[in-house]
Amino acid sequence: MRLNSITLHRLAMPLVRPFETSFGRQTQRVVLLAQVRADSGAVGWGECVAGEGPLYSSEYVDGCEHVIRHYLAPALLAAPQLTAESVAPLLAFVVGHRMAKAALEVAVLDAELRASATSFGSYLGAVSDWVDCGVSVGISPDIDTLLEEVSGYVGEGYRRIKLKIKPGWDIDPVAAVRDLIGPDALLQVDANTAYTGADIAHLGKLDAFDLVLIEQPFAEEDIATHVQLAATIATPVCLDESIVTADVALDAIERGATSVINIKPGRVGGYLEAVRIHDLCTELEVPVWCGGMLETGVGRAGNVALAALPGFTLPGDTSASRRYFAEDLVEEPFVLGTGAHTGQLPVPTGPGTGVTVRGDLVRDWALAAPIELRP
Ligand code: OSB
Ligand code: MG
Repeated sequence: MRLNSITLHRLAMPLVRPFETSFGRQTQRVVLLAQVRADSGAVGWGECVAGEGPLYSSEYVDGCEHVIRHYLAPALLAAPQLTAESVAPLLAFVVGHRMAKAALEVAVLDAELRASATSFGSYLGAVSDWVDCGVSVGISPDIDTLLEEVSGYVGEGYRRIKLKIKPGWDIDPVAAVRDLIGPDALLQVDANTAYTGADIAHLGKLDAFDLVLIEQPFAEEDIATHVQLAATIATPVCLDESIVTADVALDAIERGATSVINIKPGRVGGYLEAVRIHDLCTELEVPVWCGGMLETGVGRAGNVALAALPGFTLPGDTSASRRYFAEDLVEEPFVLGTGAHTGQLPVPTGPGTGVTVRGDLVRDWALAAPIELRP
């Protein structure tokens, strides 16, 4: 295909409750969406997972918008023949900016798959119709509030609980939640880089709670301290922020820094690199799970399809739309199944991502006029 236009939409979506992590607290999701139009008339949508500020990673909405406008979009709009597989090579001249690149790659892939009536799941290699869902639980004002929130999610059927932790909010909340959900329930923690090597002995106390894993306690660039921790504690160490390419994933695994990997397509530059990490981990028998970035239904749809690949043996942060949004941006909000499918989401089967963006909400929630980029 050739692209006729790339349109950027910036929206603000209210969250059903504030979401707090070791790097900040948010009450709304500011989201950048890329809409591509091909010469064939096919339209595709991509969600950029960058946050409003550069707090989880160096990328953020203003930066993504800028790099797309001035560097990435012009390169794609100039391409005489474009496929989803050619997006990353065409954009490789720009260093980093993987979330911005991923938003464009997924939009092109969506347009391409819609044109050939193929679903994301079948293109990526999904082997199941339903995926196991976990939920990421933010830092609470106090333990009673946390237990109330966790009880709600357990009642909804989630198959795994992930608690956000930080220094001063770790051992006690984890102990209280383990007590609440019982010894067999899957429980894990995510520190979003809030600790240092000086905390290794303290983090060892988490071994008492039989956690599935501890996610990214140290800085993104600090593989060495993760190696040290992994050699000291029984709880498996899982990297999130550090894993930006398949090569980094291989290096971190070989060095013993991580024995489980959180795959986020946006963080690694798109679904194609995400599949490469999945394939590599499957070969090395390293379990993977699909992370989340408070995606709207647009991004959630692709993640649910990815999580249906065979190596995704742990429940992902693929929660239902209502965990974050009273109203989702798509006509097919994600709703947890019932009966045998309690705690699971169905993998979309329609063409492309299989979801339909609600134009009314894109207009109602717009923070700025759309930006239309042409060749
Ligand atoms: O570290 O996984 C993370 C949200 C924003 C930024 C980073 C992370 C998260 C989450 C929530 O944990 C995942 C989700 O439910 O989408
Ligand atoms: Mg994480």
